[in-house]
Amino acid sequence: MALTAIHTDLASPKKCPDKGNARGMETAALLVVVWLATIAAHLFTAFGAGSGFSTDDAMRLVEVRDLLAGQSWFDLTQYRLDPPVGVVMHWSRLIDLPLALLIRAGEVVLPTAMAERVATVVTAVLRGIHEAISEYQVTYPEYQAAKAWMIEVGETGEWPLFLDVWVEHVVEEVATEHRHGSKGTIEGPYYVPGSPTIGSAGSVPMRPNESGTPLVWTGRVTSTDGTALDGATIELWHADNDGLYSQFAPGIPEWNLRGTFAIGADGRFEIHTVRPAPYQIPTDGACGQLIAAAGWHAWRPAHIHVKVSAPGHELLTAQLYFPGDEHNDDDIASAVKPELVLDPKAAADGQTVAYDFVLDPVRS
Ligand code: MBD
Ligand code: FE
Repeated sequence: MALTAIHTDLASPKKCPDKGNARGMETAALLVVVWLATIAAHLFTAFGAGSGFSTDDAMRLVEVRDLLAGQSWFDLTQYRLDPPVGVVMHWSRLIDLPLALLIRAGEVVLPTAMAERVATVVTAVLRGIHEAISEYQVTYPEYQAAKAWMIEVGETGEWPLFLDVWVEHVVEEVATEHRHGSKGTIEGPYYVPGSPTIGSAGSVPMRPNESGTPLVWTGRVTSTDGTALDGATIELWHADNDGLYSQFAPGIPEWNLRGTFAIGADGRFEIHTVRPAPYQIPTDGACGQLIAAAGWHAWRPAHIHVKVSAPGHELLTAQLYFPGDEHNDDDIASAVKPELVLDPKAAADGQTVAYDFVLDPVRS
């Protein structure tokens, strides 16, 4: 985007009325882009080769930030060292220049802090890949196979599946570390917003002959201080008794086993549905190839997805599991937590279960 911005700006008809001139400017822009890309490549190599972001790298960044904040090009004093006089650095300004330009170029689309964060995180991700390659002596055929596989993931639309199965659980862990209320877990790839609204008690949409054990789930939504959350909603979605999700498997009514429960002043809800079956992630695509090649299995334990929200509270995304499922301990998506396992009881027609949600107030 930054590159497009530079390009469009230099080549815009307003500034370059004749075509020959425009071509000259395009070449100039291209040269700048190539130059910056070369510097970036050198930086990645430098950062990747050693032990990552060193104290000298940090010092250099401080220097570049001061330069960008207006400190003179000729003033090599680092005022943050030994204040108030500072220490005169022996480092050349010439190294600061490309760094400063890169940061400024990034700012065309991103504020400084975000540009630095992108560079830092992407560098760490690449370092992880580089380290794995060195540690396990990854060969060219293996590299080419990995590349072909990633292209396949994209072409078959399996990035959401891949990321949600193998990456999302850590993002979720980091995002909810601070919470005191109910445990959550990953959302996965099959949530669809806007499911039909049901009151605080009722059945999710299902086929007249929907197979599976009927389940009646009662509970309450409260805040961490115990007060009932008037106006809370529970969006619920899950697979059917064959492990299939509506809108992702053919031949199932659009909103089958998907609904939004709207909760009143007492915070209580009563959800009627059927127990879902264990779920096997698609084995016929790129993710399936990976699973087969690695000798893993494709199973997730049976689960019910929910998103619980209430005014002034953090959204809780969770999944509820059933005791005794053989995949509770080896979920391919690493999303099971002991707090999320239900305790259903036998009833006249199917099962009943009690499970409450406690939401964290939004942090101020
Ligand atoms: C699912 O149903 C799911 O919940 C996750 C996380 C990944 C794949 C399929
Ligand atoms: Fe799921």
